[in-house]
Amino acid sequence: MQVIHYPSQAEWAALQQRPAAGEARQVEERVRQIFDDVRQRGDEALRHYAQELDGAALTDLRVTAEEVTAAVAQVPAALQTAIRQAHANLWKFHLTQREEITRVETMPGVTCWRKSVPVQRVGLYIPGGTAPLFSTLLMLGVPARLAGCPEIVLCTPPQKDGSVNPVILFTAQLLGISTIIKAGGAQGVAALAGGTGSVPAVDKIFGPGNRYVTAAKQLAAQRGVAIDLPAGPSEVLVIADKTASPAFVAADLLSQAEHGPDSQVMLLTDSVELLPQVTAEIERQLAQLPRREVAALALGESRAVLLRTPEEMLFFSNQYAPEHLILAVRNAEELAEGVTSAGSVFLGHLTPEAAGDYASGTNHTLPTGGYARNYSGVSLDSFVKKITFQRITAEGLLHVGPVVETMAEAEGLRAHARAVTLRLESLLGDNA
Ligand code: HSO
Ligand code: ZN
Repeated sequence: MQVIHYPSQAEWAALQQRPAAGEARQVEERVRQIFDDVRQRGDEALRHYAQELDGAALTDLRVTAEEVTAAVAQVPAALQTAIRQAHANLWKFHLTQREEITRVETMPGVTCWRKSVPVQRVGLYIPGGTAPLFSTLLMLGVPARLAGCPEIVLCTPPQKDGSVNPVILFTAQLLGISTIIKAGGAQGVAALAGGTGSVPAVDKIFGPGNRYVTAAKQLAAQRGVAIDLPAGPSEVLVIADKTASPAFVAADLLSQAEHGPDSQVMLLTDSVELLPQVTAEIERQLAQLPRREVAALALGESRAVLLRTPEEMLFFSNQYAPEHLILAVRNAEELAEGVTSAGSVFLGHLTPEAAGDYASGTNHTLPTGGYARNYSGVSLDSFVKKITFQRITAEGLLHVGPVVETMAEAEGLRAHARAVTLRLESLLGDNA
């Protein structure tokens, strides 16, 4: 971890740089080929990539009910209980995001309202790889169900033996998701975007993934399918004062560093004493981690910065716009008031980011790479469209009609004006 003492403001921009992404063009080119192939050959292409990229020989691309039942039996009872509890907490939190319909009379007889309608067909992409994130399936599945999306398609890569990770299948069953496709990477996203014999095409694609998956989602977006967020590597920024525990702070930083070599973790502190204690703790804890090689690579791109005041730390953090922000300070509530850019905020010494990653109730699908400046994380809103409605009575038209006529004439849009005028005339005619 790079340690910087009291940088001048001119140096901040360099310190706020994210790790550079590798050569994007080759990835895009490959993803384009995969899309074309999936469009032309459908399921056949998916089988081909499962063999080539996942080493799995598949006949059936869909997970069967028997496979789900067999998988569920393999999940230890304690893990099932934990996942059920996390599910309940997520459900409770996301339920509060439901919006009631409010009808408003803007003028007498002019009534407007807005209704949330579920996105009809959604695709959830859950990566396999070194850490199959069944927690992410919960994070996407809960709001999808709460929103009432009628068709939910889960896409996840097969393991070498052609099976799907049992915990992912258990979680899918808990969520009531039964359309499960064995397809990973860009080919999975391509199938969701365009549909194949086995894979229904969807309207919106959710979920994290590697560079290929991210590029595939971007290509899908260009072709008219919506996506959740521009995804990137995980990040956390910790603001810690002298009241913070070096061990807790180090553990929090490492918990994001272990996600991937391109993850970035940042420590901001105004305590000269705390800083070396945290870096020493990181070294100590790192040595004990099974994923220490991954975490060490991430730490190579990470920084610990000594600043002068809480205000300065907050200013730095808002500019960086971290995916996760931990406020390990005495007056966390007060400092939180000043947060303007962050995906999700964790207050106080006893609130690890890991709680939000798994089980407290908030969503862990969040904007990375500085997108927290202008994007929100996934929520119930991500799974609905908000459709507006209005109804105008005769009285209403008499009120709003002349306003519209005047404005339409001024914009030179005569047909707009006429759409009102004709109705007003018919009303006056009826009265005559
Ligand atoms: N921190 C990750 C989510 C995650 N953590 C899943 C553990 N499992 C991105 O927010
Ligand atoms: Zn995490």
